[in-house]
Amino acid sequence: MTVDRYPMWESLGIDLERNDEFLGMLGVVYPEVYLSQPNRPKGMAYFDGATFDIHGAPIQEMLDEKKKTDAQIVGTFCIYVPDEVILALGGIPVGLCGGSSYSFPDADKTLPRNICPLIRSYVGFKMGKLSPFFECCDFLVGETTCDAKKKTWEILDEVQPTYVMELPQRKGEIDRQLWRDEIVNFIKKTEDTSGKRLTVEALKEGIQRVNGKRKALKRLYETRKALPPPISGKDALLISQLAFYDQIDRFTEKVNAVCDELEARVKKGDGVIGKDAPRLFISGTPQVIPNWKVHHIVESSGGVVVGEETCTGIRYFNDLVDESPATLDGLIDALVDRYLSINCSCFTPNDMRIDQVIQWAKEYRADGVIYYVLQFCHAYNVEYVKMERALKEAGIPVLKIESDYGDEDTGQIKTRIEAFMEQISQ
Ligand code: BJ8
Repeated sequence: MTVDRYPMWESLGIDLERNDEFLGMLGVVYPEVYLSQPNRPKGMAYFDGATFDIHGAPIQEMLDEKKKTDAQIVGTFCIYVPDEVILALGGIPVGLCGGSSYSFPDADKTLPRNICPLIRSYVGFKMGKLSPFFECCDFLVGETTCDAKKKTWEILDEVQPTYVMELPQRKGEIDRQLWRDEIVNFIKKTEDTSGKRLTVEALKEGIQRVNGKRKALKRLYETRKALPPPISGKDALLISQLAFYDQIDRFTEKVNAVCDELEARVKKGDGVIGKDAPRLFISGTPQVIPNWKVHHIVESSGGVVVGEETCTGIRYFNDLVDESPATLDGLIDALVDRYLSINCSCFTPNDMRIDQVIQWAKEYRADGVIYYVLQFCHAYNVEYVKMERALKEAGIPVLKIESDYGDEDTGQIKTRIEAFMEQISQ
């Protein structure tokens, strides 16, 4: 597939030939995985376009905005980083996690190979000059979540300014105070780099815009609880993945437009698959674009994914920030509480996450849970011990899949998922 080059790629210093190659591969895989699905909602056309043009229009749009309003572009890697603050100070937050193995060789020149593929991928995109998203950022924001990420910020900081937020790993009063201080420090950092001062009105507006996006995603996921679901797991996942890249207000509008269509389908009982298809709920590590592996295997084997307890799923949008406080301090407290309610396995203990998975698996009427772990992610891997026990006690069948971004294990995973679906369908 030939790729029309954007002139800005050259000025951003992107490796043009490899960018062509990467986008060309995406242009081959995407129609196979996505466009071949039957009975897709019409509103998905927007998200198809956004994926095909992922290194193009969104970058141009951010650069135009920067030129017009002096907006700073801030790259993030974790859903604990409060986008509301960046938006309130006139900036643009953009997610930079990597979901493709294309950049592994570039990361391997610097990092050990046996680390989490999500990190290996984004480090490779940076080191190989393969991502215009990285190259248009004014600074990056890391966080002290897992060990591999923590140490990676030191390496990234050598090539691009990287600010690090210290995330506590427990949820007591001391930890809350630490996290509050970290959010206040992040506000100061963003104020200094933007040359603006945070106001109550601006922060409130930032909160409302992000809450609007969360509400739209909640609405989308609500429709997936229907029997049969009106949208495939792959399409819903794609929308969630694009939430990290697309212009926030347009994204919210487009998701709501798809939801209108999906709710009408639910009313008519119109689904993308038969009522008897095995319904699977995914729990675990994030699935960053273009990582559609498990969803594609499930849905090309006769099942359907009805929800994801991941950071590219429900964890991202489940809790809203309280918009009611009238003071800056009150709004900051609301941010602190909302972000600390996310249950990442970097926290200990993390039993709330287990309770949530059981509750959501039931709400989404799942026949079984696939516990998805990216290779070398110790936190999610070890947390499975308690998760498996709890799910079994709750009578919910579970299958653990540990994988990376390559295709080598696709056949074996397909066999295991098919056997699992057969077992839960009996
Ligand atoms: S809140 S899941 S986005 S840290 S998968 S890099 S934990 S070794 S991505 Fe994450 Fe924030 Fe948690 Fe979500 Fe490390 Fe594990 Fe890799 Fe991970």
